[in-house]
Amino acid sequence: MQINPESIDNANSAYEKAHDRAFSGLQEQLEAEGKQVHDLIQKIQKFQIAVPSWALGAGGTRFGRFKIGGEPRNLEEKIEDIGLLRQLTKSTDAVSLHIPWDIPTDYEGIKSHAKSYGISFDAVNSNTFQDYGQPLSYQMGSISHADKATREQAIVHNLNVIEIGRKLGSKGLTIWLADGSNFPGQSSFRKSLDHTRASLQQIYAGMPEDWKLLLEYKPYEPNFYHTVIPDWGTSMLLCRETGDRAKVLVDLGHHLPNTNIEQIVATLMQQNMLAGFHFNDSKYGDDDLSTGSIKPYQLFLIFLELVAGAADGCQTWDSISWMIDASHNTKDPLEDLMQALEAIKVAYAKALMVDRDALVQYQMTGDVVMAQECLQQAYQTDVRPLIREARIQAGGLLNPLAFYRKEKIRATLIQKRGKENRATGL
Ligand code: PSV
Ligand code: MN
Repeated sequence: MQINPESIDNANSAYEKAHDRAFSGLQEQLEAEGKQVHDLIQKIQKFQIAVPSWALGAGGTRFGRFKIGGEPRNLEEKIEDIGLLRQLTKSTDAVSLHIPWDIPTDYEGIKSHAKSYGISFDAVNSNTFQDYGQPLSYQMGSISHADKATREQAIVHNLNVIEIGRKLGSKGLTIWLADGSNFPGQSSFRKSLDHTRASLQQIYAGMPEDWKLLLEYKPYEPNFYHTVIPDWGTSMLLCRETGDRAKVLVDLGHHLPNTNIEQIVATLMQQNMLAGFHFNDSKYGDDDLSTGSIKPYQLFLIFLELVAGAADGCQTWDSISWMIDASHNTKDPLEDLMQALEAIKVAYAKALMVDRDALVQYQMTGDVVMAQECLQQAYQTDVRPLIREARIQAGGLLNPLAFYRKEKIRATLIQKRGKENRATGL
């Protein structure tokens, strides 16, 4: 579904006066603080976040899923939905495929289809956490499995995923390993780690030289006693033993409650070991709630470490991959993704507001109160007019969500695709 640019202009003009007032007020304030508004707009426009191919269908939990209707029936329609998001928000330009949920059949066809929507192929994700008809089961693990033949099968799967990604122009392989154990004694900590290391080295050797390996960690679930890669330290250890282009992927939901994620991000950046992000939010565990819906201040602090780490030359901004990995649960997935993209950009823009020179001074002099004020000054700034301005200038909607509702886009998708279909994914 493509939106006519004229209707975008018309929708935007309805808000013109109110937006101009809000934006010029903010612009004046930022200029008085010595900030380059033009540069800020460019940074915000440039920042694009990939959408996974499994995020476009109805969400839910392992207890069930409620239909929303109009779900994409195939990969082409998933790409169309991301293309629509791109047109509305100007904040996403890539899709991340999960294999085998979304294996293309016609590579050239899908590439040109994606290109026509301005969408490219982000990192590809392997899946050894489910059985889908392969000869050996992953019930007791995959690349860490005690049985060599099962490990080999999982390695071959990853190599196949690399091949699929290579044909699409992807530049990375994301591995999330569900391997672990549910009960003490079920598996050997050391052996499963050793097997994982050896398997990762073989997978890495099969990657093209301009690719990176993004290695996720997760403390628990689906295994509840031990997970082979439970934390950033284990992931970094394995990456270091695998190769220079293997780096740690931070999924915000993959931490025990109250973990200081911003500190993890700072450390990984300092070590040039941060591969990228899976954005979501959580109240209790890996809840996969919409990014920014629960802990927006934490998201801001994470972005502050990213902005500062990049400015201090630890790691370049462009070397980091960005993706949403959430479950919209009972929401319309497209609406949820619009909210998430907005929340991510808000956190980023607020981090750009921080007077980092002043902050360094407060840290040097031990002025705790002013350090906190410095962060609050940025965090409390309403940056939304700046984000809207960036979006309008890029040809997007001032208010994408209002447009989506007013134009009854979900109803149109239901009409076109039907009520009953179910997109592939979890
Ligand atoms: C696992 O919890 C995870 O975060 C991995 O990235 C998966 O690939 C994704 O969720 C989708 O299930
Ligand atoms: Mn993830």
